[in-house]
Amino acid sequence: MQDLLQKIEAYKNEISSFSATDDKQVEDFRIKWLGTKGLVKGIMGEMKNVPNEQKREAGQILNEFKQFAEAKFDELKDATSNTVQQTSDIDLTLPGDETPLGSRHPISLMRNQIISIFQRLGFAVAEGPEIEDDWHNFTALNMPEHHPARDMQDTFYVDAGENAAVDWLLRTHTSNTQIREMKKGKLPIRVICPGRVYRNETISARSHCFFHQVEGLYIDENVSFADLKQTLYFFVKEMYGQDVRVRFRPSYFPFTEPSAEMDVSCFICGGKGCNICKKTGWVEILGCGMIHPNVLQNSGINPEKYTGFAFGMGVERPAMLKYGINDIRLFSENDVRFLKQFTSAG
Ligand code: 2NL
Repeated sequence: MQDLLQKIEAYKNEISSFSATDDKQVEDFRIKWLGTKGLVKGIMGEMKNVPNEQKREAGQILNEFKQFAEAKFDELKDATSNTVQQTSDIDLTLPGDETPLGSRHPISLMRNQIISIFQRLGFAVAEGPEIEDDWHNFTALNMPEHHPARDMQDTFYVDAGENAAVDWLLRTHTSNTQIREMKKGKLPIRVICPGRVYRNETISARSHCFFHQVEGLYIDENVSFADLKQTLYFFVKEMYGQDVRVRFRPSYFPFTEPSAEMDVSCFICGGKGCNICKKTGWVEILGCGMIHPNVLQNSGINPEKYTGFAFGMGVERPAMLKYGINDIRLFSENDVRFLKQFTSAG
């Protein structure tokens, strides 16, 4: 019994003088004293050596000791959880730093909106090279060697050296990507091709030497002009509202026959006549047509079996109308005061 009391006294001294600065030390304390193989359990086991007449007294002393160790453990726990806040430089009560969020470019917003409408109709998205050979940009599209659009004045040619086997250029439309899709030979094809294109034009508030297009292509057996019209009706109603009116005007493109241009009733004045629609009540938004049989043939598709429609639209002009931008050069100057105004999902 005397031994036991001495041991407890020594243990109490050890416990009293113990201090901890972190959670790990507190946990070590718990394991050493209060764990299943800890010293408190161990000393409890010595009860069996105490003579019967002293068991009651010893039991009380041991219980007290156990409570003493437990109280110390609680105290250590509280102390270390406080020290985290007291000794750290971090004030956890302060609000966090704002995460700077960029904004989407207005051209991207417009392009994504166009893409997502056609995706809902089952069109896939394809992208292709901006530096292209003249076959994919012109010849395949039924624009033979002396076609006026091939003129140096309209097209940027790339100097690929005197030994270059073909002429290289900056694509003048995204049709090159559609030709590449057609040549893959997997039919039917339903694809839209967004991207940047280049024309050799003087830069002004209204035109630039590079801009963006979205072209679309649908090829299968029995595709008709009625399919073209319904697809584009759906598109403009999603894009400009269910009340918008549409008209087709006959037109000419070398790569489609027949060809048309599509106007929508002016979404600024509703058709009454304003500066945007030049008092006509109509705004031209895209060109389209049935793919010329020569174009199908050139890309390895049998025009006797397959027909298709195609369309193309610019991205800059609708974006300028939608966001009230009066100078096309703003799109490529990357002035943050301009860019940060476009905060929107998409
Ligand atoms: C416009 C008119 C158009 C096409 C683009 C096309 C592509 C292939 C075959 C046939 Cl591979 N056509 N594209 C057709 C008609 C019009 O664009 O005003 N774009 C801004």
